[in-house]
Amino acid sequence: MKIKVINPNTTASMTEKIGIAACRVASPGTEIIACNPTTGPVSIEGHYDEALSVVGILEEIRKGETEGVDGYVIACFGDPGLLAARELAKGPVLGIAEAAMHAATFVATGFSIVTTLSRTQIIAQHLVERYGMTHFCRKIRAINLPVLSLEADSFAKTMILKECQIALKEDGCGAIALGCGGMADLATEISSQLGIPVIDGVSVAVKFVEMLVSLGLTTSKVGDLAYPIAKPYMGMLSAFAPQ
Ligand code: 2AL
Repeated sequence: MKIKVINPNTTASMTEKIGIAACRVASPGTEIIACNPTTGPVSIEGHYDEALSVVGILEEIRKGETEGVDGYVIACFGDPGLLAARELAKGPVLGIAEAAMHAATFVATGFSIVTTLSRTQIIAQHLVERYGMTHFCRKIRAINLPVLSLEADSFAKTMILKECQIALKEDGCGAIALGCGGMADLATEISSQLGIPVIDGVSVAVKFVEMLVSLGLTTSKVGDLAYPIAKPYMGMLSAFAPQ
C-alpha cells in the first residue's frame, strides 16, 4: 500500500526526519511517500500559519488521489486541515495529534503532551477538547523554543528530555505524547531513558493508517466528509475549485 506522509511546513530537513520515522515503522509492503508543500510557512506555530498551510496540504492530497495513494498522515501536531483533507481523500487521513492521543490512551490511563511553544500548547489544548481527551490528558507542557530549533542543534532536544522528566515526576502521567512532527526522531530514546511509553505521532499514525487500509476502512463519504460540492472558486484559489 502507499501512504503519503505530508509535513505541512516547507522545511525539507523536517520532512526527511519525518520520512525516516515513518519508514522505520512501515510494514514491508508499505511504500512511504514523505513530502511537504512547496509554498507556505517554514514552520507552523499558530492559527495563521496553520490556515495558510492547509492550501499546500490539500494540494498534496489532491495529487495523492491521482497517484493511487491509499492513506495519508498529516504530520503536524496542530492537525491542520484534517477534516478538509478527509473530504478530498477516499482513504483514511490521520493527524499526528489525534493518532498520538488515541495511542496514549491504549497504553496508559493518563498522558501528558510536550510541545514547542506556549502558543502551540494552547492549540494542543483545543485539540484535546475536540478529540474528547480531556479526561486522559494530565498536562500540556512547552519548552518555549520555536519549531525550527529542533532542526538547529541539540539544545532543544535536551530541553524536551528535561520537560519529559518533569512531566513524569509531576503530572501523574503514564505516557507522554511528543507534540511536534519535528520530534519524530526522539521518542525511542526518551522512552528508554524514562521507562514509560513516549509516543511519536508520525509512527503511530502510519501504523493506524496501515491498519485501517488493510481492513478496507475508507473515509465515509456520507455526510460532512463527502467530496466537496462542485462550484467555482474565484481569484487566486480558482484552481482549487471542486470539480
Ligand atoms: C508543529 C509541527 O508539528 N510542525 C510544525 O511546523 N509545527 N506544531 C507544533 N506544535 O510544534
